Amino acid sequence: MQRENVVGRANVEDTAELEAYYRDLEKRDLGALWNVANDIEPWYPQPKSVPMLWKWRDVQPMVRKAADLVTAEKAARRVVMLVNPGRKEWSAAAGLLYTGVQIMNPGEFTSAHRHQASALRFVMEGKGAFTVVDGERLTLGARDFVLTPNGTWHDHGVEKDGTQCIWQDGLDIPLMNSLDANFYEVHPQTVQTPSPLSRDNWTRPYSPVFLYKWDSCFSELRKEKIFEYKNPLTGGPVMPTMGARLELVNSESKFKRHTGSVIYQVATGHGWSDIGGQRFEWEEKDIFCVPSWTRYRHGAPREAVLFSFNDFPAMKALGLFRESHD
Ligand code: GTQ
Repeated sequence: MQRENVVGRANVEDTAELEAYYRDLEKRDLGALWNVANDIEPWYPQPKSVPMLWKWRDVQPMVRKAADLVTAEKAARRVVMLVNPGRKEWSAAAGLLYTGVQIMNPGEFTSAHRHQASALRFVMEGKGAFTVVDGERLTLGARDFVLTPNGTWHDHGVEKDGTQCIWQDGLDIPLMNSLDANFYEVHPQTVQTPSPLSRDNWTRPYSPVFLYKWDSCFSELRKEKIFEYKNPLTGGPVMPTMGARLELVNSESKFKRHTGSVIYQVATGHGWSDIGGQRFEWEEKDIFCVPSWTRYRHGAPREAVLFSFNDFPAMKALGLFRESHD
């Protein structure tokens, strides 16, 4: 640990006597706080996650290969994860967020399950994809956004007369595991029997709308430059832990930073982001991340649309959200 010569910060020199004492502490599963204090109480967030850009041209062939190598049934979820080199042990793409790219062939389906982690999907390509969320069957097209909030039963598949479908999954798996609050259950039926879900007296803590079609979201986006996917009953985020939005980029934005991580997928166009002092050039279907408290801005020569999801609702619920434009 870095010693710091500042009032209120740990600044203890090692001596032979202290080193012997530290060994004695360790034998008893004890430790001296002043040896780690400056690390575990940093002046500002020190994310282990690093800024990352996963180019679609690199990811796509690996995803297609997964479809040749393993069946959707055996894999349970045939997904290529995007792994942040600093957060491997958590299977995180950044901070508390997981993301992966799932591929399904026509006629394939995955079995129904539910978990404590909340999930969202942004469809990348293909025709005939569907998902069943708490019995409700939803048909998915390119760039549609769909929720599977925590605790909802879900299974998905592609119609026999559809095409190979690919979508991005976003989940708060690392958050659930950080909190030691994760659960998983398999549905008694392999796939759910579709039946309409009642919206009367909706008291669940997430949006009653599960499917947000691209065309209507995109036309809203054109008016405002930012389109938040919202719970229409509250005007707040779609789920208690994760939010999502579309943003239109057609010039250089101002620098900002905030607590909480963001995972982006380029919905249309091309451009660049400066993240933590590194420049990343992105184009359609590329995926990139902004770790917590990392300064960033985006730019595009012509109109580009970025889809993103974040853990801001979790940060806000805990009173931990901060942002700065310096
Ligand atoms: O479809 O519920 O990419 O449980 C990872 C874990 C997707 C899912 C993932 C999951 C799912």
